[in-house]
Amino acid sequence: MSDILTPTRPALPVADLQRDLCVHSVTSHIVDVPTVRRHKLSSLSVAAQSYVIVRVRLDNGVEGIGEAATLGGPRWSEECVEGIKATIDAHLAPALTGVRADAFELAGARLDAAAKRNNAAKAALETALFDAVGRSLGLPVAALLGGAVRECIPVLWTLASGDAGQELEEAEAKLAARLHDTFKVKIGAQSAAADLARLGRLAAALAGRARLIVDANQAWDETTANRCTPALAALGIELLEQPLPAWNLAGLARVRARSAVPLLADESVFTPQDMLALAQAGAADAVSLKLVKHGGLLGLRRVAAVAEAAGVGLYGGCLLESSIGAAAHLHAFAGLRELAWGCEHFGPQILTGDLVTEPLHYADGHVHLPSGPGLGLVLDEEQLRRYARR
Ligand code: MUC
Ligand code: MG
Repeated sequence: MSDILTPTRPALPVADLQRDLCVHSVTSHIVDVPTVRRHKLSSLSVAAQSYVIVRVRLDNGVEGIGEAATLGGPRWSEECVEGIKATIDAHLAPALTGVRADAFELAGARLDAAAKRNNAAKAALETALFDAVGRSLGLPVAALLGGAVRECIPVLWTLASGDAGQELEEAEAKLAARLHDTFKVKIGAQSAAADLARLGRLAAALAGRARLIVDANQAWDETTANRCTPALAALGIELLEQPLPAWNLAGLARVRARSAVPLLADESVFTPQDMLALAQAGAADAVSLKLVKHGGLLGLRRVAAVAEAAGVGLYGGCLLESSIGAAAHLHAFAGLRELAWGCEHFGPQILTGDLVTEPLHYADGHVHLPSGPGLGLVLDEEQLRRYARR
């Protein structure tokens, strides 16, 4: 902890305090962490997760960490780790150097002036600022964001091998270990008929023991969605995520008007303005919140505020983050008064190794907010070296 809050020592003059919390340097590292099995979405499939890990060092010597997650290169969104690292090193890091780390909004404005969008890159840097300031002041990131209203969050597991037999085995193991009792099934990689047959098998085997939601990752058109929603409802599917392309808000609104299954928007909402447009179109019942989309913790909270104002429910989304990125999300989610749909931060559990000394704690269908200052994590230098791209 920095001297500034140690009560037994004299307070530092304001000028020293300001110098103390200024950003001294920023470094970034690409890592590739294999997953325990192949993870298939409608338009991509991964056997390893690639992240950019950033380290922000302050003048007081404290270091904060953050993570930019991607999924399948620049295919889930436009950012990939190679581009994220290049943009951070050439444009975003210089914009932060010398800025007071606790001037979060000012830092965000500097980042926005230095580069358009690049939301995952900005989210990683802002997370590291929050971590560094929290460590300096002895406060968790959640406290810096307004304080936690919950210490743990319901967390689901995603079934995404595409093979119903493997998926049932995986779901049974998660249920038996009491780790998860809700599953998100990735659909859209095969025909709608094949997906409905696969879902039928899963729903029948897990009936009364697990809840199911589905994510089509923009794979369907409006006609397919309208044809499939009655079948999804009959199978007891509780939520349908992003059935149509991100741009098609009017189509989503029409599907929603006919569907007994509520709709969750994901790729349709990056900015607060996207959220406003979604709400005005009546295009979803809930929205998936992700740092990579909203450009950071403050951006996530801004999108959440627009959703709350419009009566749209909140869901804690992920992009298969490691414990670093997942913890950042948990600190932001912990302060939301309502998080009606829980979260999906199972990412650390699908990796063959984590990047911190003590990974997040999962039990009884919940993931726990790490305690301690900042993110509440310690970077595992050996693991960082092990997974670093050469
Ligand atoms: C998404 O579209 O929700 C996160 C977990 C998962 O299985 O898919 C991703 C992204
Ligand atoms: Mg999704």
